[in-house]
Amino acid sequence: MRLSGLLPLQALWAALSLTAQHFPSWGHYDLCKAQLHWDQAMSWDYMACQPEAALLTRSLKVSLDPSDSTCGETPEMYCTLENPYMCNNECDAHMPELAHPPELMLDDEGRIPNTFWQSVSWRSFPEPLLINITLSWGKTIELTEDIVITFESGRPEQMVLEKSLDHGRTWQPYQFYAADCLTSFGMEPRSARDLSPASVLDIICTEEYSRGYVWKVDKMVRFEIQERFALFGGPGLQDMASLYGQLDTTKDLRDFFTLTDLRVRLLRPATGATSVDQHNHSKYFYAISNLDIRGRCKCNLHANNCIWEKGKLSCECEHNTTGPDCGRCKKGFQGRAWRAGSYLPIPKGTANVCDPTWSSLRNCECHPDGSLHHRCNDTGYCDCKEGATGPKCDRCLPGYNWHRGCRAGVCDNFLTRCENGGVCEDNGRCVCPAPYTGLLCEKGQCGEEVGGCVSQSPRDPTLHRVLLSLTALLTAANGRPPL
Ligand SMILES: [Ca+2]
Repeated sequence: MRLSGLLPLQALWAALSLTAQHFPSWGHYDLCKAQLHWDQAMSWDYMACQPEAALLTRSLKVSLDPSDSTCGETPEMYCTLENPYMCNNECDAHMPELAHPPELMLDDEGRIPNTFWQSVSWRSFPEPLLINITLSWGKTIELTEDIVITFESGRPEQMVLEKSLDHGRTWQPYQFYAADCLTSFGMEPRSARDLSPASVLDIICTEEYSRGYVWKVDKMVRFEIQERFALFGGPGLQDMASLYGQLDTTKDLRDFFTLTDLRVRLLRPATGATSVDQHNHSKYFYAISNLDIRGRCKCNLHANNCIWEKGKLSCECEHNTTGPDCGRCKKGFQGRAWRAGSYLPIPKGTANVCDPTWSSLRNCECHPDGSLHHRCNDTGYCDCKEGATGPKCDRCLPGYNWHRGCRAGVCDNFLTRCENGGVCEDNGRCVCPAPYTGLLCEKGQCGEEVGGCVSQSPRDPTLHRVLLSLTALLTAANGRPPL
C-alpha cells in the first residue's frame, strides 16, 4: 500500500491508536505514518512499518553451476525410478514442449502435469552429479514462511541448502539433507522439531526429507521457518508479540531469517535402491517443479512498500531514510544517527525517524501549538513548549500526549475530562465506551439513520459510566483489569 496523503480512515486510525484497547496485542506494522489533525494544526504520527509478506519467486534471478546442467542440449531419453524399462520421457532443449529450462521451477503451478526443470542424467557416474542452483534477489529479504522445494525426480539423497547475506561473496549452510546424515556429512540426524529456543540457530542435518521416499508422493523438501518462529510465538503463532519482541532484541535471530541469496547444492540424486544401476544412468537425475519461498523485503521497519522495477527490488523508504534497505538517513536528515525501526512497544513500534540536520532548517516553520515561537532560533531549532520535542516541536516526549500541543496526559483519575462515559487510564488517556472515540471520547461514530450515538448503545449511559469507573478503580488497585 502506498501512503501519500491523508485519508479519512487513516486520520481515524491515528485518533483511535491513542487508545490501545482497539488493537490486538500484536502489531500489523502496515502503516509508516498518519496525519493528526487538531483544529487548524497538523502533525505526523510515525510508526514502525514493513512490507507485506509475499511470494518471492517472481523477483529473483536463477543461475545454475555448471551452466550446462540442464537436460536436452543433446536430446536424451529418461527412465522412471520405478521402472528402468519405461524410458519414454524425452528432453530436448530445442523443442519448447520437450524442454525443461530453469524458469519452470518458478512458474505458476496448478497445471497437470507439473512443469519442471530437469538436469542432465548421471552419465558421469561414478563421479558425483553436482549441481548448484543459486537464487539471487539482489537485495536483502526476510523469510516468513517455510521454504518448500518440490522434486519430480525423487528427493536427493544428499543436498545442502545455503544462504548468503552479502550477494554471494560468502555462504553459510542453512540445513543439510541426507538419507544418512552420519555417512554423508558426519552429523547426527536431527529434526526442526528437536530444536529449542536455545538451539534455534543450530545448523542441523535432517533425514526427514530424503529417507524412505515414495517418489510420486513424498516430493517436498522443506526448510522449517514456521517451526522456528513457533519456539517464540507459540503453536499457530498466537503470541506474535513475544516473537516480535525476540526478533527486536536478538540480532542473531533476526539475521538468521535474513538473506540476499539462496543456494541449493544438489550432491546425489535419488537412486531408489541400495546400489546404483551402472547400466542405466538415465533414471538418475534431478527435476524440480516448484520453489515456494515467501517473505518480505528487509526495509529496517522504515517502509511498507517494496517495488520490483527494472529487474531490481527496492524499498520505498519513509521516515526520511533512503537506500535499498532504507539503511541510512536521507541527505539533509542526519540530525541524529540512523537507527532501524523497532517492533517495540507493541502494537505500533518505534519509527526512529531521521531528523533534519540543522543547516537544512530554513525559517522550515515551528508548530504553532508545540513551539514558543513561530520561527526557529539561531541554532535552526524551534523552542519547544513543555512536553514537546523534535526540530519543529511537533512531537511529544514520553508521558505526554498531543492535544493542541503536548499535554501531560489529557485527563486525570478524577474523571474530570473524559466525556461520554470515558474512563481515564494511566492518568493520561481516555478509554472510550463504544461507539465513542477521540482523545476525550468526544466523537461519536453514529449512523445518521439512527439519529444519534446514544440510541445505538444498548447500555444505560449512566450505569455504563459507573461500571467503567469501577473497572478503572479495580485496575488501579490490582494492577490488571478484573477477570
Ligand atoms: Ca513449474
